[in-house]
Amino acid sequence: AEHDKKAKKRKHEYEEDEDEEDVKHKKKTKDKKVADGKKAKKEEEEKWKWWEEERSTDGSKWRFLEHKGPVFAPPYEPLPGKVKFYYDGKPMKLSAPAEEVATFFAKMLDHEYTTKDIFRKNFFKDWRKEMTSEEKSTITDLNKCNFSEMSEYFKAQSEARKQMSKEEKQKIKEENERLLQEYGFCIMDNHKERIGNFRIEPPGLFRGRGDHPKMGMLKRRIRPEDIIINCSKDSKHPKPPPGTKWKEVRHDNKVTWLASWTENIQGSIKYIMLNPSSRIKLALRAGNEKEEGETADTVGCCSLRVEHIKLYPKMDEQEYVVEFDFLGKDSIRYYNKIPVEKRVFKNLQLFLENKQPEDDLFDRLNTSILNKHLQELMDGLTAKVFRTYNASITLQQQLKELSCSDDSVPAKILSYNRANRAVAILCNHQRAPPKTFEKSMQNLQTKIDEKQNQLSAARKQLKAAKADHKASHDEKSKKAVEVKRKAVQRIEEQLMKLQVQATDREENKQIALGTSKLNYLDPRISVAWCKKYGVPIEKIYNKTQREKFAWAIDMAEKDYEF
Ligand SMILES: *[C@@H]1O[C@H](CO)[C@@H](O)[C@H](O)[C@H]1NC(C)=O
Ligand SMILES: *[C@@H]1O[C@H](CO)[C@@H](O)[C@H](O)[C@H]1NC(C)=O
Ligand SMILES: *[C@@H]1O[C@H](CO)[C@@H](O)[C@H](O)[C@H]1NC(C)=O
Ligand SMILES: *[C@@H]1O[C@H](CO)[C@@H](O)[C@H](O)[C@H]1NC(C)=O
Ligand SMILES: CC(=O)N[C@H]1CO[C@H](CO)[C@@H](O)[C@@H]1O
Repeated sequence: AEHDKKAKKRKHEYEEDEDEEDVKHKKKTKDKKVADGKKAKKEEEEKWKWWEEERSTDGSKWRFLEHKGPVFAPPYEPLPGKVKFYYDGKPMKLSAPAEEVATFFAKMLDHEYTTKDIFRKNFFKDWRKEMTSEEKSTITDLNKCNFSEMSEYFKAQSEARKQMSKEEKQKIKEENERLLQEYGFCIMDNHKERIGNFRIEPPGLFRGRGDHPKMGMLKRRIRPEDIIINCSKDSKHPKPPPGTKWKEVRHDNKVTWLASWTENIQGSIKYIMLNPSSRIKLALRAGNEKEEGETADTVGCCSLRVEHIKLYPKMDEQEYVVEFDFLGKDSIRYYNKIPVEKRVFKNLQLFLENKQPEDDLFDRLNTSILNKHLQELMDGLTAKVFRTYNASITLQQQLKELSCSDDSVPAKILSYNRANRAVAILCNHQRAPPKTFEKSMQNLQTKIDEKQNQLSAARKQLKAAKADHKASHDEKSKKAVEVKRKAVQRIEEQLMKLQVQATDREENKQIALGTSKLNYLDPRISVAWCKKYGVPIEKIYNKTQREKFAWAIDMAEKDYEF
């Protein structure tokens, strides 16, 4: 009750705030900051329930934003003199920039990547750019480079890290905690908010998925001069590290980024943003059709080309059918044959006329036009909402069909995951079976076998105890039977749990559940299901997901209907 009262009081404050001058707002924020030290702990327990507040209508995402900027990767530490690089059999001292890039390669030496031609070619080209002219004229052939001492050195270091004493580990933990406290939070309007990724990735060699043509290229070190800062004018602007400058400082409250830079491999823009649990990430859910940095030849419904569909005219009793075959998001192939109405079929025929395979199928359509049209049909409707709707309604239906309140919790979870899989299949969220799949299935099977042996042993013991009790008929032997019976029961439950887990894992082999769970399914459906069937929410959502969906966990009742 105390908590509720406070929440109400806070809510009341914000409503007042809406109508007030910036000046007062600023003062409040300042006061708030002074009190922050003391209140930080409390603040965490008492999370801001932003979903209980009104949203601004002018498109602005915040009124006040203050943060400390990103944490940069630590500077390069040159190798100790005893660790040598050899060229053509002779030791050679490299300049610091060339040595740093060489260490990236050395660290990956045991990896298959470094044997691949594209990787080696890209690496060597970029490495040479970091060399002095003298180094460049000497080092002309990657095959003559010997990185093995460097590689051994890094292996020894990583071994040493594993052997660290408790005190040393504690020290590192404390330093990380200090960085988190200093850089990991920003102040947005009146709230202290967690920042998602405030550390900038260290430089290294690019790998990419699959046989990426850019693998092996040097992912450059990001410097303050690369960073654009976004914060409010009236905030304490983040300070760049001594002796450096930011690229730019902007004040734009129509965007939610705190900082951004352009990475050199794909030329994509990287952002520092808030943690998924914060209000902004959620408010932005719908709409963005193009994924940042996606350069592969993938298409969506508006960018389908003539070559991506085939039409099968109606024959006899059959229906009109359209065959789709294209690469969708994340380069996942979408292949499906879908029966359509005559009118749709005839229109598609018209759209195909006089076109080349590489021409746009819907040449007069783009996502903005489509979404504009959808919005005329229903406020807030976009293509993504469509997908979300279809995914969510499917989950709800499947859960209704599959769940049974008499099931054990593991069996209920299996049903949940099956419902989730039905959605993932609908959304075409496939994956290659994980590399570790067979191994982990084997391990699980070993556990199951062991459990089964345990169970037969326990059953034998129970039988013996029963015989003993039959003979002696005393209290002691009766108790022994009870104990053995309980043991059998416990082992049976454990065995069942393992078997369910194995089924679940097998069925999930080629399906990725995360994407739909995180992006397409209304979390209230899952929360309501957990409440209705008495399944702890932790079994469905991990910590990150629970933070992101805190609003739903708080709001959805067990009889919630999507
Ligand atoms: C690389 O150098 C190490 C000594 O640091 C040596 O043992 C090894 O044989 C060399 N490898 C090649 C391929 O020359
Ligand atoms: C979509 O098409 C309309 C009209 O042709 C055009 O004004 C708009 O800029 C286009 N939008 C995009 C994102 O290409
Ligand atoms: C969701 O999409 C599938 C396949 O496109 C379709 O068969 C199904 O009817 C849709 N469900 C709803 C409720 O819209
Ligand atoms: C939770 O699951 C997501 C995938 O949806 C994963 O990326 C994340 O690392 C997980 N978080 C934790 C704390 O396990
Ligand atoms: C700099 C940054 O991270 N974010 C944004 C700040 O505002 C501009 C618009 O003026 C955006 O383009 C940036 O992405």
